[in-house]
Amino acid sequence: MLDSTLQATYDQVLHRNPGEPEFHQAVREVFESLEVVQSRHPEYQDHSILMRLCEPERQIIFRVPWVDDDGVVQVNRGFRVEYNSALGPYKGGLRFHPSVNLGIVKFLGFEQIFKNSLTGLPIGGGKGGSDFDPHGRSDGEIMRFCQSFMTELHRHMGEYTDVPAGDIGVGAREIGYLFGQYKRLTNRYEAGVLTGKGLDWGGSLVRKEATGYGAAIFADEMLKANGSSFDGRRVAVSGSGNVAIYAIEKVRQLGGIPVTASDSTGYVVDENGVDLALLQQIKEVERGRIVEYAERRGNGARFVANGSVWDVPVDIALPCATQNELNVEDARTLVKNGVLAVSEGANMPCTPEAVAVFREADVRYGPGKAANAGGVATSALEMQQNASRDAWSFEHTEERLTQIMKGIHTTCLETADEFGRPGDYALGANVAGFRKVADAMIAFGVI
Ligand code: NDP
Ligand code: 2IT
Repeated sequence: MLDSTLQATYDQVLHRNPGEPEFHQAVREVFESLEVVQSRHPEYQDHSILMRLCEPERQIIFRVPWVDDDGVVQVNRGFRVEYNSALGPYKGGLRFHPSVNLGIVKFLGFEQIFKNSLTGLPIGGGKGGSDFDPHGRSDGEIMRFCQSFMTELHRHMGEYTDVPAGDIGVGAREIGYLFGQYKRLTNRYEAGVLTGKGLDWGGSLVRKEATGYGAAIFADEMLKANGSSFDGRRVAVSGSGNVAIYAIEKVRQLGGIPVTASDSTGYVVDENGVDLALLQQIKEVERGRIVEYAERRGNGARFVANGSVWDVPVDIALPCATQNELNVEDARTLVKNGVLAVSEGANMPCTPEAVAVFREADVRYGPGKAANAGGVATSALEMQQNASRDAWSFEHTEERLTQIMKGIHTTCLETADEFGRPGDYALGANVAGFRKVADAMIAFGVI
């Protein structure tokens, strides 16, 4: 339930943005946390901060025509939602997946505002992408698509304006093609205009690992705050992409046993602990499917087609695939199996009903905007290195990432305490992320 002023604003959001359920879900989740803030800070209401915050500063939608390997002209739709620049240039990833539409990009951009605020670094919120499906496409097709996408997007970007990066379906290969086309069109070697770059051309060590590492570090902090640890604990990780792979690596380093990985076809269970080198070979090098992991691993690893990875009994869950991948049934199963903590590597992977189950059962729940902020935080560190024409060591960069994640964890807990909801990381993340953005918006006047 929302109070009447929040409900009125939410109704306006629904009215203005029909047919965008994921966006509505993301807005509602933040609004539910903000009730406590409204009563203490009437100035936010006086300045219509929430209504302004929900309305993106700019939304760009464009045609992306390209020629496939058979010579057929294909047409996709491109998006960039420049959501909020109160704290810095718009910053957030690009997602290439057939499910991408304006509502998905807006939900991701909205989340990004608060996430980026929580990092403590000077970055605003934005998100983009396309309904292009990279699965099964040749390198040449990926390159031509990226070049066409950038041919339009480049005029909206800039290291002081809007700095995209990767997300689902966009990794180092795509960032390379996008950066190459940006450089060609602008005749500028403007390294800080994109992050997630290759290490030889302006990328940062630890960026590739940062989101997954950060989600595991955040889980570790939640466990430690409750007198527990990863040591010897079974961990379920969903997904087998960039975030999942490096979450698995960090879980191992922290003493946990990652026993699962998945993709959109099903999941694997490996009771001996996931073999990281094999997973990387199949997913990062060969761009194969997760079933191949079970086929090649032997040793008791098994593939389960279609089922839910959350059926596997574990102590800790790290959803690292996509939105709404963990529903209320999954949450009940995890609770029944004694799960201690859930840390969201993906954006909004748990449905609101699932989150309610965790809350009810007193499971530590780290929301994505806090738990997966390590990726964008390290992107901001990449921007720092680009601005100073420097390159930091792995150790130094990882130490910065670790401190940022610990700082976000502390901020969430302290803010939750301040508002009388101890242990409520979601409330802490929403309120702490929101306050900085709201205060900056008030300082700037009505713009
Ligand atoms: P990748 O493209 O590297 O991997 C995505 C993984 O999730 C794949 O295993 C993919 O399987 C699976 N997946 C994607 N969509 C679906 C779906 N609809 N149903 C089932 N499985 C699906 O992406 P990332 O690892 O980069 O991103 C994963 C999540 O983390 C996303 O929610 C993203 O927004 C979030 N995130 C990413 C950050 C980053 O730095 N990359 C930073 C912060 C959050 P398949 O190949 O079969 O589609
Ligand atoms: O959701 C996210 O935070 C990302 N995909 C990373 C964004 C970035 O700019 O590094």
